[in-house]
Amino acid sequence: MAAAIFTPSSDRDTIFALSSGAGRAAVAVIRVSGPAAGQVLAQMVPGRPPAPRRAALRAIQAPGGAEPLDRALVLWLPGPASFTGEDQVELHLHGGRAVVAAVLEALGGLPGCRLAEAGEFTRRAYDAGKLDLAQVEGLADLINAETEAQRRQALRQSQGALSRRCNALQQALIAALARLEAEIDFAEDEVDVPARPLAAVQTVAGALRAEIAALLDQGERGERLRDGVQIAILGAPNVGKSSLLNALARRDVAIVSAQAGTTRDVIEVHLDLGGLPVTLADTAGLRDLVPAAEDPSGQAEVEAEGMRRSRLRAEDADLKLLVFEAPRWPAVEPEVAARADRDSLVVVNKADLAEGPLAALPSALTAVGADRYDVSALTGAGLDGLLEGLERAVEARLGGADPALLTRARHREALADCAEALGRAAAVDDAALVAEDLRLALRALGRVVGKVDVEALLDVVFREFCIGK
Ligand SMILES: Nc1nc2c(ncn2[C@@H]2O[C@H](COP(=O)(O)OP(=O)(O)OP(=O)(O)O)[C@@H](O)[C@H]2O)c(=O)[nH]1
Ligand SMILES: [Mg+2]
Repeated sequence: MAAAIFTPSSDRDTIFALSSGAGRAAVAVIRVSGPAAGQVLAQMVPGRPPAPRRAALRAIQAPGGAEPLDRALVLWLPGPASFTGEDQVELHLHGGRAVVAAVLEALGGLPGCRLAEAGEFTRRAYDAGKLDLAQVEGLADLINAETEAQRRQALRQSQGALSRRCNALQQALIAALARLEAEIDFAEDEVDVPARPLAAVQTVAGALRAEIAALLDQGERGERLRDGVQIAILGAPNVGKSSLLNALARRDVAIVSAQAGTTRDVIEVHLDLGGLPVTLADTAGLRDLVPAAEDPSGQAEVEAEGMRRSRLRAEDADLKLLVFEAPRWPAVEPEVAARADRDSLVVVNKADLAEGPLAALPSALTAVGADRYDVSALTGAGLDGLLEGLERAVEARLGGADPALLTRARHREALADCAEALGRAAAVDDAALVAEDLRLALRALGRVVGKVDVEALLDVVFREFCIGK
């Protein structure tokens, strides 16, 4: 992911970039967009130009070069019916590094052509009105999507699900505003209007507000699905937290040892739980420490810092796995028990060492919302059940029958502003004031799809892209 801040130098340059992944591959796609795209075709693809939007197999050569650089599929995509709205050329080359390097170098030598910056193709599509801001965000999410649920949400947004909803709300608001303004004009002309439409307009404002409130009720579900659900593994030292992380991730990520206080830093792994994205964090064990003064080695200080990080992580987590060990069960570390809440799952590890059935949940843990999972990170017993339980808990936090339309904090903020203005509009009894609030509501709505007040946002949004998109 490129992080360069995008500053358009000249919109009229013709830009080019490798749009497929870097490194050796079967096929590499180079895209060209801008007024000189036709020139690129004329100079680098000798022979009959391909028909628009039809793939043609052609030799590619450097301008004026005698030998071909490659033989490739060429697409000629004249604007405005292209992704960027400009004339575009796509070269589907053999994906060797030398081939790509030679073609990029040849392109860089053509007048008016330069390498694209991160997100610049999409920026041009946005400027040409091919996509609105919400769709651009959806596209960025689609490229970053790692799980099925993320892919579905991103595709929906890139295809305009949120935009359509906002546009419909906008149309309804504009109609209400037009009615009201007509009334204000009539009133000024002192024309007798029989049925004053203020009440009707306010009813509409109230209904739109309720519709937006329903959208806002989805909360941060959409954002969580983008970012992944954060799960923290918490417990006393040595109960097997790191072993559990490794077992759930099916990888040897964290160091495991019989020594208490092994893990100091927070260690994260990303998991795909049945299509749902999850970040699982292993943390330092929580316990009472020897005061630093009695520990000349300084180890206690390091461990104390590790514990501080564990506590922070516990506070930020959407879900917590509170891990205990069977040999000591039902004795629980008070510091761990203190973190038990409805977002916690109780895991009793080292079930392989249990002598007989385990006792019921101690009273210190009754606050937890879910069942207890008896597992052994060592033998793998009970892990499938734990994974299923986790998946259910994650689903409950992301799921819901209808997909979330709001996928970023900025969508929620703009809609909350809109709802607030509509609330005011429904409450006052003065046509001019109602009209002003409706205008503010429209403006807030426009921010979601990028019709108003978005200049400052654009750089942030387009920075999420890699070069070539
Ligand atoms: N018998 C048995 N031993 C286990 C199990 N899980 C972990 N252990 C052992 O318990 C010890 C501690 O394991 P860790 O995974 O390092 O424990 P931890 O909770 O991460 O410890 P700290 O990082 O020090 O807080 C190691 O010797 C593991 O091999 C288990 O399910 N059964
Ligand atoms: Mg550990």
